[in-house]
Amino acid sequence: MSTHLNESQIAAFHENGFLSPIQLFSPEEARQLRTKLEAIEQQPFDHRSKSRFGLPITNRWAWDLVHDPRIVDPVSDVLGPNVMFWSMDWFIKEPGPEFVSYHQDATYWGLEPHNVVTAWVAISDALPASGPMKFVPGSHRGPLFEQEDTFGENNILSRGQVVKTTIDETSTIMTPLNAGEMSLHHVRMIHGSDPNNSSDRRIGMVLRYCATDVKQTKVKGDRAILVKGKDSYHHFEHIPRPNEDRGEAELARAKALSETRQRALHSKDFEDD
Ligand SMILES: O=C(O)CCC(=O)C(=O)O
Repeated sequence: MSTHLNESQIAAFHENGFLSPIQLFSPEEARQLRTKLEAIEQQPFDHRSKSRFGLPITNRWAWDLVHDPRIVDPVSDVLGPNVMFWSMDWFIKEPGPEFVSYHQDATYWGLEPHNVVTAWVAISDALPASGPMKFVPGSHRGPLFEQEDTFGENNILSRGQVVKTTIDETSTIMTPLNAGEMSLHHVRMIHGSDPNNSSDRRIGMVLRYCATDVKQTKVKGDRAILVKGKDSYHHFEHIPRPNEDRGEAELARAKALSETRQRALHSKDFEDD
């Protein structure tokens, strides 16, 4: 079975800035991923938060996962033939009031040009009651808005960032996903999500990919993994496949990258040069 998008799906992505749903994992595969994640969550907080984000650098199964053609082929259908994996985030909303304010990722990641796409993979059901993603269709073709850091209570974004514009709720599209499905969205897309009013956790495994012409403009030393095609730009240092799971070199690499990313994401101004 082809793992590629068809022409109308590709056209819809470029028109709307997102595409959803895309069938990815079987329910059993999604359940196994959830088991892996929840085993990591049993570890002490410091260790857990560090390990979750660096998994593709430290664990072979996660390295292989971010190369899975079922994810990478649709991503390359919208980004082009040469694709880098840039980061893995987890957006986990426990039942309760946590939400994600409307924001645009392109404003603060430092990645340019904006040939960057997120694959948001549902590891548990993200149905209307659990606060799935909401998009403002076509907003990737509009301006990049300034964002206010609200540090709002229950906002799970690190700074509670909110776009400084009025969002007409009636124009937004909610994209519910069953466990094992994914959506794609453009880095300029205005998006957010409501609280989780279901009785289960809403677990999003969030994989960010970019074309090889993309550059980190905020800090030096950013790294990424070439997952498809070839890289003739060399804007990122390439991260190799782990030789062993959670080996010393692998953990050191993940720590160094985490420090670089903290500097990039939390600085508003360009730090280097
Ligand atoms: O999971 C959510 O509700 C928000 C995710 C998000 O902001 C993102 O993937 O960039």
